[in-house]
Amino acid sequence: MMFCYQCQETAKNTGCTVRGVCGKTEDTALLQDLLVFGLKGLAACALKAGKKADLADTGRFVAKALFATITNANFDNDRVSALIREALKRRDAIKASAGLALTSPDAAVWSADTQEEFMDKARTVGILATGDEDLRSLRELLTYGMKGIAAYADHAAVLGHEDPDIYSFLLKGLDATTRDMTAQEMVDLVMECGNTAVRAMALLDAANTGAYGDPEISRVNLGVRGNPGILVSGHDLKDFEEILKQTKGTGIDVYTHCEMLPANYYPAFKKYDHFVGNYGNAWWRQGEEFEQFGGPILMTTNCITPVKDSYRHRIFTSGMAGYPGVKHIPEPSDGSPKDFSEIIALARKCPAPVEIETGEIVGGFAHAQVMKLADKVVGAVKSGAIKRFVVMAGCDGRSKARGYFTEIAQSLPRDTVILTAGCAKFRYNKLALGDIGGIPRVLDAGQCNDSYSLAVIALKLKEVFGLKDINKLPISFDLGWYEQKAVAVLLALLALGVKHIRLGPTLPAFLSPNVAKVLVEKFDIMPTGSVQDDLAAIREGR
Ligand code: FSO
Ligand code: SF4
Repeated sequence: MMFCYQCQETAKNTGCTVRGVCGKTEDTALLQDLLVFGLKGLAACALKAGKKADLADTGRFVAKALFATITNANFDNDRVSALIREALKRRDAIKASAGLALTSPDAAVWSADTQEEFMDKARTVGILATGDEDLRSLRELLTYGMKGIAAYADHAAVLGHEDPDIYSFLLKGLDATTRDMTAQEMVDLVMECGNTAVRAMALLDAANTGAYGDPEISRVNLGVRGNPGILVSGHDLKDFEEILKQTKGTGIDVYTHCEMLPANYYPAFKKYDHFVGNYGNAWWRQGEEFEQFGGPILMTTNCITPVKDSYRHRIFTSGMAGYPGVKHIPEPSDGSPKDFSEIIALARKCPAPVEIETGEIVGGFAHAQVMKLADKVVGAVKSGAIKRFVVMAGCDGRSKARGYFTEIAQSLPRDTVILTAGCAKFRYNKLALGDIGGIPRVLDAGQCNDSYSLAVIALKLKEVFGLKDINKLPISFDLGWYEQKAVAVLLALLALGVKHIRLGPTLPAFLSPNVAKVLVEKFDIMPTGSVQDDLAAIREGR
C-alpha cells in the first residue's frame, strides 16, 4: 500500500493510500519512496567518505533527484527507476573509492537489481517505516523542506549558480533522517533547513536576475494573437529563454502559463516581440486550458496534472518533470542548448490559440523594483494612505476552500496592499482592486521562490522604520500552501523570525499534534479561519 501525505490535497487531509489525489499511482509513489531512501544511503556514504567523495557533484545529483519527487513533478516510473539506479551506482562508487565497509544505516547497505526487488524494498521504506508519530512528522517536515530547497537549487544550478553549503545541508539532512535523533535535534535541523531555504531562494534570485535582469513593472497581455503558439509552464526560466530564441523569426508566438507568468516581468524576455503574454490560470486548471490552447505545451517543472488524451500528443516535459507517454526533451550532455525543434515543428501545424481571456494584469514587483518605489511606499505608510500589507504568497489548488483567499483579497480595506508571489496570486490577481496613489493594491513579486523578494522588502521596511523586530511591521501573513516548495518558503519565513503566520486552507497533515503544538507555541502559526474572523484580526494588526 502507498502512503503519501506530502501535499495539501492529501486524501481526507490524512494521507493518500490507494492513488494520489494528484494522480500519482501506487507504483510511482513506492518508487519515489525508494528514491528518497536511496538518496539517504548516498548521503550517508558521501558524508562518511568526507573529502574522498565529490560532495558538490553528489549534492547536485541529490537536488535533481529530490526535485523529481515533488508533488506533480514526475509521474514517469522509468525515469524515477533510472534515478534510483543512479543513486545506488553513485553510492557504491563512493563506497569503493573511499574503502567504506558500511553495515548501517539500512539505506546505505541496501541493494537490488530488478524492478521486482525495487518494489519489494519500496514497500518497507516509506513514510510509515518510522513508527513514532512525532519523529515521523519531524523527519517528513525536514524532508519536504529539503525537497523545496532542492528544486530551487536545481533551478539556480541550471543558470550556473551553485552554493556548496546548500548541497552539504541536503546531504546532512537526508543522513539525519536515517538516525535516531532527539526531538530537539530534529527541530534544530528543521530551523537550519529554513535558513538554507533562504540561501537557496537568494541564490536563485541572483541567478535569475543575473541572467535576465531585475523584474520591472509590466503590463501583461492576457489575450491571444492569430499565429500558432507555444505555451510554456512550470518554473524554468532557462527553458523559457531557449524557446524564445529558437522560435524567433518563425512566425510562432510564445505564451506563459501559471508560474511562468513572471517571465513577462524580466527585461531580457521583453525584447522578443513574439512573446505575447500569459494564457490561463493556476496549474490545476490546465486540463481545460491546455485543451483550449490548441498548440504545443512545454511543462518545464511541476505542476503537471494527469494528461488528457485531447492534448497528450502536444504536451512535452523538460528538466525533472515527467509523465508516462509524454515526450521528454532531454538535456544534452555536452552542455549545448536543449533542442525544442520538435515542439516548434508541431506548433506550425497547430491552429492559433483559442482566446479565453482579454485584458491585462500588472506585475513585476520584485525587490529591486519595489526599492525604486521605496520613497513612495514609505511616504504612503507614513501618511496613513497604506495602513497594512498582507503577504498572500504561496500556492493555489483545487480545493473550493481556497475561495477564502479571493474573498479576503476582495474584502480587505482599501488602504491595504497585498504582497504576493507564487501561483496563489491567481485567486485574486485579475480582480479590479485598484491602487493607492499609483501603487497597485496587488504587488506581484513573481514565482513562489520570489517570496524571497517579499522577505527582502519586509527587512528593508523594518530598517527604514527603525524597528528591531520584523513582527512590529504593519504586515500580516496569510499564506496558501500546496506542495513542498511552499514548505521550504514557510520554513524560510520562520527562520527569518516571522511570527503569527496564517496558513491554509488546512494545516499540513504531516504535522503531528505535538509538532504542530511546537510550531504554534514557538511561532504562533495558525490555520486560516473564517473570512470574517481573519479580516477582523488582520484589521486589528494580527
Ligand atoms: Fe504553484 Fe505548483 Fe510555484 Fe508550487 S505551480 S504549486 S508552490 O509548484 O511551486 O507556486
Ligand atoms: Fe496525495 Fe499529495 Fe502525495 Fe499526491 S503528492 S499522493 S495528492 S499527498
